[in-house]
Amino acid sequence: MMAFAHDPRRRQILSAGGGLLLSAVLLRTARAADEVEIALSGTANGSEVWFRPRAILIQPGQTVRWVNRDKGNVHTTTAYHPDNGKPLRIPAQAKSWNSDYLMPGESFAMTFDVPGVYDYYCIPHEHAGMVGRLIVGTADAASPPYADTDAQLPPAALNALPAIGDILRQKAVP
Ligand SMILES: [Cu+2]
Repeated sequence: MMAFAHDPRRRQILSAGGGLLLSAVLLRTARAADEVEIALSGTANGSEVWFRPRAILIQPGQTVRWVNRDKGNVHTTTAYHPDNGKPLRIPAQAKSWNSDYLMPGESFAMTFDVPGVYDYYCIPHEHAGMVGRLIVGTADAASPPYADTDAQLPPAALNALPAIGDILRQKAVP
């Protein structure tokens, strides 16, 4: 850099390029902050399946993109909601969702505005414990949400939902 300092024209070009690069980096950082990725994946033979991270804390207005990173298995991201034939385990004012079957490499995105706790599952793998939990904004760590419908979940699914306190502390639970 210092070797070019005596050449004003060259210095100008370098500085303009640097500015563009910086803008691109800032833009990418802003987008990344708004959108969070959750991978749908599992072992090659399908014996274990998961959402990674299994639970995250996001802020209202942020978007979650679920991406099927599995090479040989289909998955869904589906809200625990009466629209999907399940008990309500998302905030009452929030919109339900169901990605339907995502082929390897496909993704599904949702933006979350209503604060609270959201529980969701993968249709073919709920009984294998493939479930996830989002906290939007904040939640009460002292009282487990949706305890009144716990008995309607398969035991493996219920056991795989991280505690509110752990999510608030860790921000993301792998
Ligand atoms: Cu699945």
